[in-house]
Amino acid sequence: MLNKKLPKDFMWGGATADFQYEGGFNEGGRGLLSHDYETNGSIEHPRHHTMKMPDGSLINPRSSFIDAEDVPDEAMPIFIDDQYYPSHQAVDFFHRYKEDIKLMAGMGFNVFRFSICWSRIFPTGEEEKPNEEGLKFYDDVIDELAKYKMQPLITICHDELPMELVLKYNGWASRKVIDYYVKYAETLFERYGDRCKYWLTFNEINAIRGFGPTGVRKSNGQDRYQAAHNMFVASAKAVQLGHKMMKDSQFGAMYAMSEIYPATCKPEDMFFHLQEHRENWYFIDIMGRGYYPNYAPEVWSHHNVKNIEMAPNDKKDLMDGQLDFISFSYYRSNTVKDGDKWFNVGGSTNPYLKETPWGWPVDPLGLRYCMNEIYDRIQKPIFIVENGMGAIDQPDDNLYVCDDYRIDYLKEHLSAMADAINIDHVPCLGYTMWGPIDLVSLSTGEMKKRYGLVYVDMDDLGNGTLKRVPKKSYNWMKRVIETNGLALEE
Ligand code: BGP
Repeated sequence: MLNKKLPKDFMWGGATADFQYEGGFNEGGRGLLSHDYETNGSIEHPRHHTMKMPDGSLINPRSSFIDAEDVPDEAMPIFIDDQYYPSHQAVDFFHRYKEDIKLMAGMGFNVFRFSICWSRIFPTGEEEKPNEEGLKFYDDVIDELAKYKMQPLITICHDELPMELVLKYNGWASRKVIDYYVKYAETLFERYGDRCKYWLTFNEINAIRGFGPTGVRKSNGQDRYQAAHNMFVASAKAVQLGHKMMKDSQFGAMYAMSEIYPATCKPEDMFFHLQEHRENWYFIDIMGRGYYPNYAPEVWSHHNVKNIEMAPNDKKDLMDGQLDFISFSYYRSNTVKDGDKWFNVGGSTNPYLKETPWGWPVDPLGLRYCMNEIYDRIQKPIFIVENGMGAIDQPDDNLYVCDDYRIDYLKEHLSAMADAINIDHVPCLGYTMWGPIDLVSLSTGEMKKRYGLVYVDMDDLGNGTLKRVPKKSYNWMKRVIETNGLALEE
């Protein structure tokens, strides 16, 4: 049996995002986010924003982040009475953070990754002064974590923008948003810097190549890749500032790492796979190594990008504001073949892998593979900041869930991670599983796609008591953490 015990300072924890977890969308002076206008959905019925045209007619652009489909400049988002908007209540961490943190601490978590809601701090994004009530909320969260010796891992921006910045500036397509982001980040460093060492500048930034999250109204590659450049610069400026303001601070950004396999060893499939892979490396290379790679023009050509506008100091900023570690989410792998569309997730099936009810292939070895791949290439420590399995739970009358399938998934993935660390010697700072307490799904807005080790009594339309009940996997995870991985061998 290979040793699964992890290094003694390994960080164990969970990860969440404000608009999927926090709720309290109109409390404490919080402004609106683009996510607040997003309806719930399912695999069959994609989420959308309801938008009103000047003549009063309504349109429903399909959207995860407002930019998944072209939206006319005149369209304004509105709320419709008979629609359900999951971010408004989410699962109410806003009012239940003490109970939730206690539950997480009960498993032995020593780190909690959460995102700060930008519009809770700057309601429109443009205020001179931050919203004190918003700052105080996260003070309370961080202080509560400290009671249990859990450290915060803060995502500064998880796929979101204050709605005003989307409407007024076309989101990240405008360089103006860089300044607002840097001011927002500086406010967080000033306030929480004494209690937070690990920071993520953006969540899943490489998702820009497919569906988000830039807040631009047109889904064309030109706007998207310009927005990405502006986000790279914003991240690099925040990293430089953070390093100055907080002596020991460490910065990552977060990548959606679905390991990509070629469907066959046919040279054309192999070459397509190389190119598809570079579409992801583009983001990691620029932020992790500090410069645009040689293959950037090839990537731009896939997305009809004519020209990326850069300011004179941008190159220096990218170099000086490199990330300290590489963090990523890992849920699944993907298989591609020559002729597939770029970013054709799920385009080719992998006959060797089983899938979740949402069609996500389950591939633990893919996690070990990509940990190695990232470290081989970037040579900076890595941090797995999301992983887990969205499943349909069947609670009994006491709301207890016997989730052996989740235990199996986590056991296999954690074992693969331990092998990458112990056998391949990949330096890995920690592991924060996705959604330790059930929360709302990002892609479908459902509640029934659950990741948690703690069940939350709430349905897809927000009905339920919101009571929290530990599942079977809760005690299993507690034991894994207590033994620092050794229990994975049982
Ligand atoms: C990542 C996001 C998370 C999250 C997770 C699971 O892409 O960073 O916000 O929700 O995926 O995805 P889903 O909720 O769609 O199952």
